[in-house]
Amino acid sequence: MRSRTQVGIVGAGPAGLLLSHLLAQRRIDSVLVEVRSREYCEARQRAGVLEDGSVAVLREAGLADRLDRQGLEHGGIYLQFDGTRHHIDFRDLTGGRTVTVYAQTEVVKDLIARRLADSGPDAIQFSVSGSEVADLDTDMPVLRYTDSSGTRHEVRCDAIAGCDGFHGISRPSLPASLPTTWERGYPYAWLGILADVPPSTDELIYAHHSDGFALHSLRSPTVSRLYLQVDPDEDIAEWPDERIWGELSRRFELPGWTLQQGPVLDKSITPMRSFVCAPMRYGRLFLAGDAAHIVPPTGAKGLNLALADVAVLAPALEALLHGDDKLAAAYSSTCLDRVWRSTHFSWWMTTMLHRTPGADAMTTQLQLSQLRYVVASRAAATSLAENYTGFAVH
Ligand code: FAS
Ligand code: PHB
Repeated sequence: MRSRTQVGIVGAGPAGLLLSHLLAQRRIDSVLVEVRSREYCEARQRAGVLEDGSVAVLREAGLADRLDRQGLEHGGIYLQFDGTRHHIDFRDLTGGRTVTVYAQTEVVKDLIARRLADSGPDAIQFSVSGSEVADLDTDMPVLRYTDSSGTRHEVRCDAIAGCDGFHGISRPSLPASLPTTWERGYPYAWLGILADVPPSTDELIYAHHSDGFALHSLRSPTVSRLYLQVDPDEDIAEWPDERIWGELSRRFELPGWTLQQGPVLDKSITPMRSFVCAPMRYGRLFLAGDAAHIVPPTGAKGLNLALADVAVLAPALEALLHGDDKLAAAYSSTCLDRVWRSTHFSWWMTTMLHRTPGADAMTTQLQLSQLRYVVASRAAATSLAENYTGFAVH
């Protein structure tokens, strides 16, 4: 079946969903295809922290009603090491900036509900297969896919947005000689749990420990989200709830403080990598979000970068469709400034806080010295706070 749209979008994660909404607000038609089901996309446990800038983008787009009701504004985080816990006060250090704890699952639910309410059930093609993009170096690129009923579609577009994540088809569709990529793997992964238990802290705790890193985050006053560093090839079947809670309790141990435990609702292991692809545009194909870059989750940047990319892409596509290529030509460089700032910060937080398998005792002493400096120096703490709450590179 042949058809026509203005923008083809591959992937209904935060990037693709927000782009589809921002384009609709500009009266630009799009076809959004997603390989997974709606239920899968809405249940996929991922990020939890929104920068001020991301909250502003969602508010400006009229998407923040539930976020404003249920989001939890946090004015700082705790760094724990050497048996002590230190508060990093974002409001004091950045002149009032904060972050909001609101799960990516909720952002995705809000975006899907709004797209379907505004544009009907066909606004998002879930459970597609065989997505492919072609003719990218022409002004009529094509998006092909097979819908959930088995009908093959060929959609002629004015532009295509590759929002299909690290394992999608868009980045591989760039000419092999074009992209430069930078990649760094880490010799560890995160085991994450969602637990039906009130958080044992008011704000996130990032803990450096001789047995490995641990993070206490949260989702609501009754649901906690926690992570612990494990080996990259760890088998989740080797981690019954009791072992997870025991390990978390050890890594957060502090005199007079107890980690509340409860039923584990979801558990998964996430590998960690830093990855950047440049340019983020080829002809009429524009990459956004994880399709173009990946950061280790320690800096809470992945979701925020995805939203920031499409906040730049939407007006660029609007101008392009009206014959003005200036913003589209600058899309990649505009996004990559922020991407590299977030990539560095996520690497810095990750290497400062994680136990490096096989590292010598010197490495641990250097990490502890860095942590002591961050909590003792206003300048160093301000640098962390500026980056964590979202450093505006422009
Ligand atoms: P996404 O990966 O979210 O979305 C891409 C979409 O494209 C998916 O729905 C996928 O099904 C679809 N797709 C893929 N191939 C396709 C094809 N061929 N055709 C059609 N659709 C296709 N970030 C944080 O800030 N904090 C965290 O704690 C954190 N934890 C994470 C845990 C995991 C397991 C992963 C993978 C990532 C995590 N991230 C975290 C990063 C994550 O939040 C991403 O940055 C964010 O989802 C990026 O959004 P998108 O770019 O939209 O990509
Ligand atoms: C989360 O709540 O899922 C979360 C928070 C902060 C991070 C990573 C994940 O750095």
